[in-house]
Amino acid sequence: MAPFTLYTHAGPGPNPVKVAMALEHLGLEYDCVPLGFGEGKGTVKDPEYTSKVNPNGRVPGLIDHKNNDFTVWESAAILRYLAEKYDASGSLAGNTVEERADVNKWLAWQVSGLGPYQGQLVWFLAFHEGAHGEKPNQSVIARYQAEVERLRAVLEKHLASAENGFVALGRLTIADFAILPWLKISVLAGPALKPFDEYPAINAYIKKLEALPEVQAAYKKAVPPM
Ligand SMILES: N[C@@H](CCC(=O)N[C@@H](CS)C(=O)NCC(=O)O)C(=O)O
Repeated sequence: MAPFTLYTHAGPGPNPVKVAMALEHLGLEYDCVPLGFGEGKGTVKDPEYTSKVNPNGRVPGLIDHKNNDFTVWESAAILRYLAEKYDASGSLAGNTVEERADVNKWLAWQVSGLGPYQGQLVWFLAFHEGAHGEKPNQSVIARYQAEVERLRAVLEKHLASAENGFVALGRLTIADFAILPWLKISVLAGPALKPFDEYPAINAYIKKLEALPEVQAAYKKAVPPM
């Protein structure tokens, strides 16, 4: 058994792969356990999983077998845990209070902004009708669309002058690991969102991060091909 167990999504969910990137970057061995959505055995709502790993019934969840099976969930909390415990250089999460604040603000921007708004947009575009038997309200779609484009514009402006093209500290941090999967998975919104050609700095950012070996290894191991 590897020293870490990472609970991932059996589909393309963008949150578990963030953690896989950090584990790969830090050279930490891990086993992936893919869970389905919905309810029942082998899903994120399986009582086996919610009672032992994540009571919130979502992935990722992480067990650190090297630390008495310490368990942590919520991707941002897991990223911080791994960086604080296993990155002695402080490179991934920041070395000073100010550096950490800089990383954390972009981490929070992703988990509280880009992720939820884009996630809801895709839900209403692709899954609402199947679940409720009625077309989604267009004003709901318009609201989420506008908010995602607003957030992308904020990121574009920031990246256009960001040092070395990273979102914080002029170097690779856990904030980049959090943001990239949400940019990549936005293909699920199809033409409802602008193509990245219209956001040149974000486009360059995606390409730069996708070229990193830890990113490629994480996708290969933790995300089934779409
Ligand atoms: N804020 C959470 C979000 C976790 C989340 O929503 N994960 C998705 C997969 S990417 C999930 O488990 N969805 C299951 C469901 O909606 O039932 C995090 O960042 O870890």
